[in-house]
Amino acid sequence: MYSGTPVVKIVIIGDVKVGKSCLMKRFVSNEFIPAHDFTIGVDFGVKHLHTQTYGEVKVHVWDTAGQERFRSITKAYYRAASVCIVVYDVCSKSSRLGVDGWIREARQHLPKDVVLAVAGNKCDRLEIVEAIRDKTGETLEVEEARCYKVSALAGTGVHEMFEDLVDTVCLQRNCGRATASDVVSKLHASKGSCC
Ligand SMILES: Nc1nc2c(ncn2[C@@H]2O[C@H](COP(=O)(O)OP(=O)(O)O)[C@@H](O)[C@H]2O)c(=O)[nH]1
Ligand SMILES: [Mg+2]
Repeated sequence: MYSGTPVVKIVIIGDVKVGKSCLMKRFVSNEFIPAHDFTIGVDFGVKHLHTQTYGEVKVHVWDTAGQERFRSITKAYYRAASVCIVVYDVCSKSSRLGVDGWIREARQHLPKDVVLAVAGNKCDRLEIVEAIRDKTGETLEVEEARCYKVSALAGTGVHEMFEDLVDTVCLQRNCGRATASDVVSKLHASKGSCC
């Protein structure tokens, strides 16, 4: 039966092995499973969140589960998504350089008002990055996207990121015609920078 609970669909994209599946698991069931079954398709998780604007919200998180290897993510994957998280690995320069391409892909498939986020995962390893004097660990700044540093392994920043993004969507829906970037600016003004 239709419960009437608002739904927020979040899609996760990014290079292979950056930790997309681990981030979904950490958010949905608060666990870290280091190795995943790379079956081709879509993995899916649901979590209920309490928001200030809408009360209870059902969050649907979609994980590419292998499609990203072949850059063959289907239109259905993106359909009706309110949030898109582009994940990179803070220890992998190539995954960081790949972010632009994933953002282009997201913009091609998603409406203008989608809430776009860039998440640097594996920040538990930042000390290693700094020790080898690699610059990969620097915060990536992307225009019109919210940037986060997270660790699926340690759990750092993961729930905060998802909650922040869901709140942004709820606020955006409440504001009616306001665009995602207007809402992001408002949130930035009230909370300071997210990075
Ligand atoms: N150190 C560290 N390793 C992680 C983290 N998240 C994922 N991993 C590891 O990175 C690898 C790829 O993770 P996975 O979620 O399967 O990546 P996906 O291909 O993007 O879905 C696995 O070996 C995970 O154990 C993290 O936050 N920190
Ligand atoms: Mg995966």
